[in-house]
Amino acid sequence: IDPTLDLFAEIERLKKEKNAIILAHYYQEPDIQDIADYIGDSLGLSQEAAKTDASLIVFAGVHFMAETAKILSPGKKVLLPDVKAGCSLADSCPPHLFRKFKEKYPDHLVITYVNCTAELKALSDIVCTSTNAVQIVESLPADQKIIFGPDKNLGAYVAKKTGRDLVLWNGACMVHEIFSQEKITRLRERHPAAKFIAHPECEEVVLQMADYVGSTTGLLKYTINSEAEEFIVATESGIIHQMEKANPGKTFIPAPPNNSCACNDCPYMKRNTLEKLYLCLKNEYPEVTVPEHIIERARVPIERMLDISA
Ligand code: CIZ
Ligand code: SF4
Repeated sequence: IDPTLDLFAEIERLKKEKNAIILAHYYQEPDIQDIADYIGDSLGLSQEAAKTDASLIVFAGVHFMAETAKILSPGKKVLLPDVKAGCSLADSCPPHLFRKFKEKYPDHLVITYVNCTAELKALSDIVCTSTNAVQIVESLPADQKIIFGPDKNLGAYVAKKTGRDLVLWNGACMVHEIFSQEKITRLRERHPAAKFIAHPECEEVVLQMADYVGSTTGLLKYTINSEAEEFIVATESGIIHQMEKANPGKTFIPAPPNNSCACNDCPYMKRNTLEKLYLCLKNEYPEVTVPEHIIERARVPIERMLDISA
């Protein structure tokens, strides 16, 4: 790419020319969030993808999210700036192993967190997000046996909140498991007025300390509605860009990881760059596709979720 090229202007031009829309997840780098037509969490982004009139969707997020957009809008072309933008949580649940796991519990209903592959969704009865997981479990009869996957931390949190006994798949997100309980405790001693807020993909010991636990959208809303001036944030640090934009004057401190080499950035989310986004829009590549038979089966549990949470 010509280094003098104004990427922002070029992306705007191509977007109009191609009738394209840019959807960006809260964990994307600030430049990408600033050029996006819509910024949100994985559920909000898919809903936006389903209702847009655009014929081309550039999904600035990770692979499973682009797949969900494709499942909900199979007629649209869905692009992902970096095809290697995967997800450690989705990778922690290979569909062939999950299928075997499921066979051990034939009378159980399968609820899967949206952070999983399209193939896994096709093996599920209901999909959920961190916003509606509790509501979805509560919508089922009290004696309904349930498998919950792939995130064991979200699963344990939902089990605790609902008082239900869930069979959990042993998966986790690498970003949300790095937070140090001890370092957070020390940080809070230095910032006694700060609210500590956490995403339910964090470990239970971290969630127990939190003033508020919620999805990315929930955390953002909490910072807007709270009287507090300072927040310690235990989730991917990209969300802090929107927190700062929505709350001028308030301070946001990323929760400390357990070792100094670690950081709160998701290496998959951060594979996308403004430059790759430009190239992907220009070349209409890489494209994310999902086999027809998977689309048909994966649509059902996603639509069930949308019905329950509507
Ligand atoms: O960890 C993630 O990737 C999250 C929280 C995604 C989302 O938007 O639910
Ligand atoms: Fe996956 Fe975790 Fe990255 Fe989200 S933050 S995309 S769950 S690895």
